[in-house]
Amino acid sequence: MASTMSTTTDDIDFMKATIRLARRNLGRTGTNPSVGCLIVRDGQVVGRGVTAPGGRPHAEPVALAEAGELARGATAYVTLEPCAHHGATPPCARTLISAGIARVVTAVVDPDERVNSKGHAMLREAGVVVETGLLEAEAGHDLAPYLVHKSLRRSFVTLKLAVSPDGLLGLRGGRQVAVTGTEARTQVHLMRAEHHAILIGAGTAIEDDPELTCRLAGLEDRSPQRIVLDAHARLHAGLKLVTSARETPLLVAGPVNPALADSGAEFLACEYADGRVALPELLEDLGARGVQSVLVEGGARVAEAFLAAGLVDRIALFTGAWRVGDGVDPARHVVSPITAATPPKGYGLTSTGAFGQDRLHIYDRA
Ligand code: AOF
Ligand code: ZN
Repeated sequence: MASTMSTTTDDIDFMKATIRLARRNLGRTGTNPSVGCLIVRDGQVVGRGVTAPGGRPHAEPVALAEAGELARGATAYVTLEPCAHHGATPPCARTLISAGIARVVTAVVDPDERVNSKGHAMLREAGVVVETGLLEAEAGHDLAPYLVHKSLRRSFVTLKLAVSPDGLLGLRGGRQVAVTGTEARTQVHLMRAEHHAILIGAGTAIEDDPELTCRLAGLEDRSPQRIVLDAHARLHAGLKLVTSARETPLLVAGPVNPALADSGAEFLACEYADGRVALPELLEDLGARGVQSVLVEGGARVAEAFLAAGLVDRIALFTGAWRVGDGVDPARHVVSPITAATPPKGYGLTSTGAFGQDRLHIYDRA
């Protein structure tokens, strides 16, 4: 939807700030989206709110509480349409009206059937000026996991790939090679914190023995659950993923594996196709468990399987600075299905970034 016309450059700046605020709780609000709300009066921010961890309270009452009486006659910027339904608390649209907000500027309509433009209507009926669709694409980028989970009833999938300039994800056998540097790896840890789950295949789990936690200072408690595709019960008790399963949940998609008894790992019964976990059904099951977003981190076969099934919503493509395949038997090359020179069909570039010497390209389904 195009933005309504009575918005100003100030509105754009305040909405940008609201979008940044909403990012704070990405991945922490359960099946609720992380929404931002700013209350602005005479050009001054007088209240800030973001959906609380777990999903409640919503952003608007938090921002209104900070603004207090200053909310009367003020403008509220909200990244998502204020809700119109009674949950544990009254509808946010009603709370904004009661606080005396004069104008509400929003980015994205809430597709939740209990809201779905009813929040905007409630505000307008009470005489509040409502502008919608401001920076809808930008806010929608962060809300995409919520929007996909709501509409398709499956988890949103981000595929993360780290590719060397010679187009490789790594080398088979022998020691693991680093494709990207420290800064890019830090960014990956942040991406982990912003997703509900991280997923890899059993092959990668066994070969690389990764921990798959978020180890950023201050965000250590933001490690999402780890999911391993293990159709043939190959995981063993010595793996870091398994020994840490009591601290950070491990969900094994595959048959119950007696080798992991008493480890704390949980098993998810799956459907299979050609001896591999059936991905569409898996994502539906995860969606039903409230897993809004999954970061797929490896390896190449898992990446290809998600791409082939048309189940990748977003691609985070890191490109490293050094070639890793020179002088190595090509049989050991793990070739990436995608590189920055061969971008994925059906996807559009939505942003780029630089992390040390490495580059990040984000592609979203067009
Ligand atoms: C808002 N502000 O900050 C958020 C909203 O289970 P409940 O009652 O919390 O409702 C969940 C729904 O609330 C969710 O599906 C979405 O429609 C809306 N989320 N709404 O006004 C917020 N997080
Ligand atoms: Zn609400």
